Parts: sequence; structure tokens; C-alpha cells
Amino acid sequence: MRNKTTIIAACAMFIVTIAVAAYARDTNAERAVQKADATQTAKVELTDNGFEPSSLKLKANVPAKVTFTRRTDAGCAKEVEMKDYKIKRDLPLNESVTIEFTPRKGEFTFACAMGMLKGKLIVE
Ligand SMILES: [Cu+2]
Repeated sequence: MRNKTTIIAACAMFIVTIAVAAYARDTNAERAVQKADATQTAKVELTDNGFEPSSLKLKANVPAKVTFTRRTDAGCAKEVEMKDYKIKRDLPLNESVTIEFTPRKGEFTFACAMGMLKGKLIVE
């Protein structure tokens, strides 16, 4: 009688251990997916002072959404260009324009079409 109880208890413990291990593995897998889906975001405004902020820090190899909004009609900058990524977008006044790209490691420039107003992209 005593032995039977011990065996049943041992079996129960074994099943619980397997269930916990399986649950932990699922949780880790879920976390990995979330990490892969993660997007980094940043906002830049174009004002009378130029690009604000004038430098952005992004993580390499993580998809990024950078939203530019032009808040001034003064000056020449009606668009933003990131030559290194072959990206060029019009910036209608007071309209948010989101640029999606995956940054590579390094330092890059975003600028108006004539390159008078500049901002720096620092990717680490
Ligand atoms: Cu310009």
C-alpha cells in the first residue's frame, strides 16, 4: 500500500515536471517571436531651427518607423532624403510622414533635398 502511494506520487511529480518544462519552453518561444516583431520608433519635426532632434539613435537590424512632420513653411526643406537608404519623401506641411526601414550599423545623414538642413542617424 505504501509503495503504491509512493509510485503514484513519483508519477505525479514526473508529469508536473514535464508540464512545467513544456510551459517554460512555450513562453520562451513566444518571447522570441515578440522580439523579432519589435519595431523601434522615433519622431522628428522640421521647424525653423531645422530637424528636431537633429540626431537619432537607432538599433541596428531592428525595423524602424521614423515619423517626420514639417511644422514650418519657411526655408527650403519640403522633403527629407536619406541617400544611404535611397529614401526620399515629400513632407507636406503639418502632415506626418512615416519612413519604414531597417537601419544598418553606422552613421548616416538625413537632410533636405539640397542638403542644407541636416540630421544625423546613429545606428548601434
Ligand atoms: Cu534645403
